[in-house]
Amino acid sequence: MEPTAPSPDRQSSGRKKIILDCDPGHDDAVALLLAHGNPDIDLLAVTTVVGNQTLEKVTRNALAVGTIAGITGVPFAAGCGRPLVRSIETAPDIHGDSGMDGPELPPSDIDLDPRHAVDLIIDTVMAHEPGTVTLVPTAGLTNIALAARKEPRIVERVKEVVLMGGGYHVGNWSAVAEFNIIIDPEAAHIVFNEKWPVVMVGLDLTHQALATPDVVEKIAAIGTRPAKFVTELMDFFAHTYKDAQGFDHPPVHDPCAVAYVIDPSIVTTRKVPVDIELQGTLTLGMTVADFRAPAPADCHTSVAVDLDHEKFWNLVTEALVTIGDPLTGDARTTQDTADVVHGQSASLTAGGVK
Ligand SMILES: [Ca+2]
Repeated sequence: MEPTAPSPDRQSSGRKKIILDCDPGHDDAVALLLAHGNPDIDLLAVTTVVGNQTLEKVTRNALAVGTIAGITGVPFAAGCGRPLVRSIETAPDIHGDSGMDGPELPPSDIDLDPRHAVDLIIDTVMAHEPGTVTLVPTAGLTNIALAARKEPRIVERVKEVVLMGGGYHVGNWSAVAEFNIIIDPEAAHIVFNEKWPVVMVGLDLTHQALATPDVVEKIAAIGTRPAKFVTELMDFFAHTYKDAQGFDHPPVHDPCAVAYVIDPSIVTTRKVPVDIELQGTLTLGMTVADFRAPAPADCHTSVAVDLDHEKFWNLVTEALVTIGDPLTGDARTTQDTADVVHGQSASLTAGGVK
């Protein structure tokens, strides 16, 4: 694509290196925009996996988001097209037939990396210093589980796995299981039982990340194409979440995991053993968290508990302002970011944003 807009600074040191493994997906799209637009994140790779829709559809969607966001120099790779054991289960009731219904998607001229996502994940982790790369899965865990099996050395090398999935009170695909876990529970079992640090950003947390009208208004006021794209995503998401699950405002799950990586103070966590139910007839895919006693010293799993709603949405808004309008070469300044975040978007409009 034409690199017409300056990307967020990718040179500064100390930024948090992440691989985003996703299935866009309305909330995956917001997660990708947040990762790209936040100056503290070094987005090393974007990988896709079957989930909200087929692999072909979610990969197309990821590339479209990459184009809208003006992402260049970041490899995108497609991964597993079905779960390890189970049949494919998608979520058209929530995400539509395309997996990202609502906005019109532009054709993308980002070339897919020729590697399988599992190999891109392994190559990327092994190419960086141990303890520096965070995996951020926001989909079923098929790719991550296979990467751990194919190259077990990544388990010690990865800094942590910060995943959107599961929950310790409620499910959304069954009474007790969340979609990303139940679509490939065997993969989840692998990921939760490897001894890398796992932070489960589950429904208990993400149901606090509601796209309320004031949030959507603030994003709309940015006035850029990526911001309009997000408001169109949220509009569709609001209707399906109302119809399918009775929510007044849609929970925007996936960027919560990215936000935790950016600023852990936005998401409080609690260390607790978590395992995946693989046998239950009613509880398949449940993320069973054992709160009975203080976590043992070797506990490597924690669960997200409380979200700072305002700080979270400010991060998303700031990222969108930073991204600007890549397809028209427009970019915002730090002052613009401050104006939008603090509700003075009129000055931004006056500054000539279309
Ligand atoms: Ca997702």
